[in-house]
Amino acid sequence: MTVTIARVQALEVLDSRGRPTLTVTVGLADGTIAEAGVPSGASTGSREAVELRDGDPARFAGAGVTRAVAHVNGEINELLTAGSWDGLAAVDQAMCDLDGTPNKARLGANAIIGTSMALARALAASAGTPLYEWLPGFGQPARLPVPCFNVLNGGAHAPNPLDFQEFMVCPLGAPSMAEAVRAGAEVYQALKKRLAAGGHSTGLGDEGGFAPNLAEPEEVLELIVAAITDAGYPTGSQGVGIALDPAASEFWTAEGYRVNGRLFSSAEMIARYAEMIDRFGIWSIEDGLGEQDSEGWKRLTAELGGRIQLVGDDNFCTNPAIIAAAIDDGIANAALIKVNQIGTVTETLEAMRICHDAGYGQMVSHRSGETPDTFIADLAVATGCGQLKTGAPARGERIAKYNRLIQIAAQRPDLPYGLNR
Ligand code: 2PG
Ligand code: MG
Repeated sequence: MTVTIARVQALEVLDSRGRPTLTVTVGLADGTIAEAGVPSGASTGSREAVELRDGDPARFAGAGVTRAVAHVNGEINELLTAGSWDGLAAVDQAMCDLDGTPNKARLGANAIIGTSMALARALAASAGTPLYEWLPGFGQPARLPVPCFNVLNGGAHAPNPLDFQEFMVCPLGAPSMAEAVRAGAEVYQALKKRLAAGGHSTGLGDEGGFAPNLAEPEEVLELIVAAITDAGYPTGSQGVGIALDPAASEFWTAEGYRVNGRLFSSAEMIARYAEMIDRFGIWSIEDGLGEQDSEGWKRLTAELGGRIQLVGDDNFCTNPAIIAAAIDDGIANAALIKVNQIGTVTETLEAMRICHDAGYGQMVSHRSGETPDTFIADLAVATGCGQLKTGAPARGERIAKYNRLIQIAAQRPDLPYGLNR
């Protein structure tokens, strides 16, 4: 389908942490207008596409994005409005070519992904199709994903002593999307009561999860299991399962993994995870080891990959080439999928296709810095990946995604809910 783009325009706005990010608006020649908000991470993989920031200490301590905005309003707008295009993939490729670097460092991955998302949304609207139906899949039929609610925050997302970054509750056994969101919200409230009763703070971290002054992951897991029970749900695959994102690159050191002041080798971390799996029924661990530790990752996969999902985030960066190489190396059995980590919608879909073809799982994900944009909810449904993590059932920018899933489920009661296996 040929498309003519009339205008691409960006604005510097604020994300959920109050740091600058972009919204990009794409106007098509047929009058359709669509907008997208660009997410931004805190615990980033070293090989992510480059988020272009101004570096001008006089504005936002260097975090301004006026250069990225200028690239959208200048070079990208000029290129995209110069002729007609043969769909989203052609535009995404042309923006990569215009950038000319392997990691979008010149124009900025934030400039490019915002344009790519807004264009996808505009094309869907112009076709009169919801985004979750318009986005091209790759053989997995559409389905409603298990929402993975990050109910307790640590690491780079909270100012507490907890080294593990994310503790997620996942209503694996819910009968429907709406009931899954309800379960997440009820467990979250039950956890709040438990924390308050134990004299802990119920203040929130960046993704809306509680950020109490706890330091041992097992202590947190005990509270979460109790909260699931308090809320009246069974734990595990028939009810509410638990997933972790320790984000171990952040506490990896040349001497080992430093958790609550103690050092652990890769083998000791793996043994600790094995115990946690037995004790708490954890079904998925993301970034259990650091991106620096590929030998450890191979061992982790060999030892635990048959029992649970092992998700690569910092080490994969949603990068099709990196993921393909990791699959050959026997690293992980699933990938985290973040649109801004790679920088175009087309490459995001390609990364997911590669995972699908190799039997690897795909978990679509928000960033810790977000906007109310709900693109990833539609992406998760369209691709049938079966899992989406987008923070706690709290804070508007996280709730927007979960509410979008409820809306999609209401529009499409025929879609199945749950993991795609
Ligand atoms: C992660 C993400 C999202 P950030 O590590 O998976 O939860 O965090 O966006 O800070 O990289
Ligand atoms: Mg992660």
